[in-house]
Amino acid sequence: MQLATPPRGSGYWMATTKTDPKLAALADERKCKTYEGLTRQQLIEAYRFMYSSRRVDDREILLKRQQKIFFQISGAGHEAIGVAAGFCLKPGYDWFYPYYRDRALVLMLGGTPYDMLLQAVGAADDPSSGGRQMPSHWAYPRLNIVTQSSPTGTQILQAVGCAQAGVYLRNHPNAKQKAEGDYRQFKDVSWQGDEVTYVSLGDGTTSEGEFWEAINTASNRKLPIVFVVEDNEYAISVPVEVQTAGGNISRLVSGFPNFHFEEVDGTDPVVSYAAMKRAVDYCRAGKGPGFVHAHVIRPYSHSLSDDERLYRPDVERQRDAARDPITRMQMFLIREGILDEKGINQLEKKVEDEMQAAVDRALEAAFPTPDTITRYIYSPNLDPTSKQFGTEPVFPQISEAAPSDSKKPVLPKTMAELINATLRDEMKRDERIVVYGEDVADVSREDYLKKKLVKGKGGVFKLTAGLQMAFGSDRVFNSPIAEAQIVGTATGMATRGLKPVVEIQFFDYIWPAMLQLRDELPVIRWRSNNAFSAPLVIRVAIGGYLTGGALYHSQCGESIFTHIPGLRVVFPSNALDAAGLLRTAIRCDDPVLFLEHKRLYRETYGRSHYPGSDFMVPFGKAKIVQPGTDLTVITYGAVVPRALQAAQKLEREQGVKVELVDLRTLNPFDWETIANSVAKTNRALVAYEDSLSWGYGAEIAARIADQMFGQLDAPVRRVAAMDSYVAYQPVLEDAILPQASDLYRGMKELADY
Ligand SMILES: Cc1ncc(C[n+]2csc(CCOP(=O)(O)OP(=O)(O)O)c2C)c(N)n1
Ligand SMILES: [Mg+2]
Repeated sequence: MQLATPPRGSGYWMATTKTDPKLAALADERKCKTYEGLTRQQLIEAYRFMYSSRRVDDREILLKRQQKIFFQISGAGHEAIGVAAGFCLKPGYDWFYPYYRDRALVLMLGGTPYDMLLQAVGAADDPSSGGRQMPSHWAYPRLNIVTQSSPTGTQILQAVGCAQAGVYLRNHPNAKQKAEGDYRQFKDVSWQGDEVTYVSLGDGTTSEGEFWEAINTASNRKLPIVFVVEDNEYAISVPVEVQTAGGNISRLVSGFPNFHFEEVDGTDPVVSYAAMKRAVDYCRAGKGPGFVHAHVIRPYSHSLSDDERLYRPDVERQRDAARDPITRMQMFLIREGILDEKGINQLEKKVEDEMQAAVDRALEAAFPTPDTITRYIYSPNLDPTSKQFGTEPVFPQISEAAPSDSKKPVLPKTMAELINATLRDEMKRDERIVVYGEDVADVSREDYLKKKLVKGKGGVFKLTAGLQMAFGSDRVFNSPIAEAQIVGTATGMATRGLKPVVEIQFFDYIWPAMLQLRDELPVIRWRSNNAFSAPLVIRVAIGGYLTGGALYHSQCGESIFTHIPGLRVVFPSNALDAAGLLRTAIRCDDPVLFLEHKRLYRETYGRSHYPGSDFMVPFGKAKIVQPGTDLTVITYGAVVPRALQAAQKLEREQGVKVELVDLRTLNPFDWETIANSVAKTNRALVAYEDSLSWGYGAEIAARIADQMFGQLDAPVRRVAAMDSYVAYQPVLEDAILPQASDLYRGMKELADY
């Protein structure tokens, strides 16, 4: 802070300005003086929010010690940069992804100490999560503060997606349109032409790969997003020079193009405001992203579970204390004659009284009741298992499908063709849909397309071929090879109301996105108590039987995702189901993992004519591929045609009639159809392509054993892959994956039992 040195002390200043005309003139002049544009009144406000923030921390610490709350993490030392940001940004207009130390910012945007204390006690009325999240995990839809989580850095890619959505909506105002009966009925979109997205993080969090993915995309796309790195020099006990090469993040990011960079003393609200303002103005003007590196302090330990004296000596902590933004701000207000000590005391007393009232009320607040636990894991508005998602196919008349002068027979289409056609129709119907992933565009260098120099690619399996040409490069585009980027940005976009239908090129490469897929996307609705949601579709090419796919192009692993509450998992076995299920996935109000078996993309089995632009298959409804009376086989995906082949052989050779159940969706799954079938046949075999142990079939087998024990004439059996990886050499691949012959053997043994 650039401080003048006026007379100190309340009495002196107030008394002399009344009697000395020179001092009175000076006082008048001072009253009009601004500080980097902040008025004296604004500085008083700033102090009020800073002080409130610190006091909430202190009260929470006390409450934790009294065991009235269960966790505490403070915003202490970060208050000045918080209020500086608050002056530059507009709640309910700009968008916010503030991390846990942004208490002062959240207060300034419109959160209250009472709200914060409600979260600390875990109250039902906690507006951010209804008692589901730890304190300081902010969420306020009316303020555009998007639900925050605990993993360090997952918010950053989502914020990038949020900024990207704002730009998209500006260019596609018709995307606002609502539609009865699909997710849009329950999802408003709004945008401002010059909105800015704010995202903050700690210095340690810049070590996360997702941070770099986010910076890369923001830079490349010149997005209106401001990154605020609050550098308190520690990540729990790990100092900044261990996290960051050279110890200074500003130096490392300085090469990214299109950015406006600031490095500032984040304990000083005035210089922080000036830096934030320059960065935000730059973003608002559409010039690109901003990066503000704010040097702050952490006067308390990392959280109440940490004791920093174990790794920070007194001398270092005292050095920090000398920069404490609260005491510095008090001194500044006094020195500048903005408030005298009495004024400060009055302000603090008022904050204290309000705080006490807030604490008293929060401690009386009702807790959430256990009957509400599963509320909002999925959309309460739109049930994808309901009848409205079960529509009849409308196949084209032969005359429509084939021009009259054509002699060619009209052939049914492959799964790949029907997925492509469904995407096309849905994109036509709904301008909120954007399609992206690795290689999904026809040609990124549009010029080549315009000049007709090339034909275009449209996906390594060509599932998205022609979509960019039909709908434009801002609706269908290539992403960097960064799976977390794909899922993280899509989550941010979906939160804003867009419907990303993104692609993960191979299931084997989904893992960089796992944190987003496990801790973010499916959790957003539940953790925010339905304040936010992110319905979107992730299409993933999965599976083996490829002869040569080997372990990095052939794996399954669906049970890892069916184990995630909040995520719908779909796995079609034929072209018609793929079309109907994809449409349901796109129109529904939940996040969907749509698993497409590569081997089935162009298989002769299960081809179909296009079932029309409204054909949908509801989730959770299995299909009886073949009725039977002797044995139930429950399966899905590429095992369906193999099981059918085995069942037909068994009937031909042994007269055993197998009832073959294709689950179609794995979460939810159709227990009713399974139970009815097993009640009839009294024998059950669960077959799946993934390795046997801990696979998806284990859950189905356990349920049958548990709930139908009395109706079984034989143990529940499983046929699946070996507990191995899929090998390159086809002899090995054949032995590893379940073949029709394995299924035949399994069925026969069970029928003979
Ligand atoms: C992905 C992930 N890894 C580890 C943690 C545990 N953790 C919580 S906060 C933290 C340190 C963060 O440090 P920094 O980014 O500097 O923020 P600060 O707390 O210092 O403000 C760690 C390791 C986590 N929450 N998420
Ligand atoms: Mg830190």
